[in-house]
Amino acid sequence: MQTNEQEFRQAEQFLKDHDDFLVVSHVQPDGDAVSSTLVVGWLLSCLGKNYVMVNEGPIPQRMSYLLHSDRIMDLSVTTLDKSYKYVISVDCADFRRIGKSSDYFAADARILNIDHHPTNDGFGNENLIVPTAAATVEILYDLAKWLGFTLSKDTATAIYTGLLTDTGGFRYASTSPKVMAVASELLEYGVNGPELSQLLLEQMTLPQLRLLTRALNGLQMTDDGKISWVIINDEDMRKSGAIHEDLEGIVNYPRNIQGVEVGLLFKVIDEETVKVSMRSAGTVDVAAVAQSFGGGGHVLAAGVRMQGNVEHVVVQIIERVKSRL
Ligand SMILES: [Mn+2]
Repeated sequence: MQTNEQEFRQAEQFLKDHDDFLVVSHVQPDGDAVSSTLVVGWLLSCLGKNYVMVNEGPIPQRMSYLLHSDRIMDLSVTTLDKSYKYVISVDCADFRRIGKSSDYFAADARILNIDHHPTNDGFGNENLIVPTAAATVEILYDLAKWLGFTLSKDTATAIYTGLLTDTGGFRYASTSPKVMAVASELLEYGVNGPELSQLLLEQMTLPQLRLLTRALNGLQMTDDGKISWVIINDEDMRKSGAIHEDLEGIVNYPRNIQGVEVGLLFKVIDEETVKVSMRSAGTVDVAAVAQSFGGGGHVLAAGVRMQGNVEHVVVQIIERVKSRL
């Protein structure tokens, strides 16, 4: 079944040998992060284990249909009353991505790191890392099978959600024959594919559309037309009434312009911090670019948090991307 049987066996042992787990994913969780958290919760329930699910950042509103998504605690607005010895991290390429949730790891915490990012640095005590997986939920699907569990419809919906969002609607190169086979099986469980596509990929809120309009009005390009970018600052967010999750997908617009090799989104967090999202049309490995600044991701989709004002950050990133064209 898997070439990495050893890692699956160790993950199984980790889940079975311990109890009272903290399940964490990355800051500002996306569809795969939220779904993976819930699937791990479901696996632990099947094993009769106790656990708490946390995150730094809210669950995207459009994902509130996911069963028990309301049980994932947002540690940017709430706190836990104790630390946890056994931690399961999902969809985090490195320890920093865990954010505030790591404040609740015991000093002698043991971490099971489950992820699909090729840049994952293996920060766990146990690591179940499958870079060929399209989403972390794909690994968790395999883990559920490995453990011999039959999926519930709600768990199938969560796995489908992670696959759908991380493959951009089954379009990215990561959409392997296996992904389609898994998706096909999930539909057999009664997952409503078209409804999820509509909700997660097509539907926009009015603030989201306003934000996109503002971003595209300021679209810029290098003279050779190979790099294109947009900048979003606080004023853009405020005037459009947008929230963080409304940023999702905007970076694809500059990347989708014919002839553009790399599309960038610069989100000003504060005077000193800029979050950079990168998308490649294929030639440039943006994970390597992000990694060279301390970030990470996938070959065609990556990101990094940078220190400095936005003008400075834009110059730095563009220079680095140019050197790889
Ligand atoms: Mn993912």
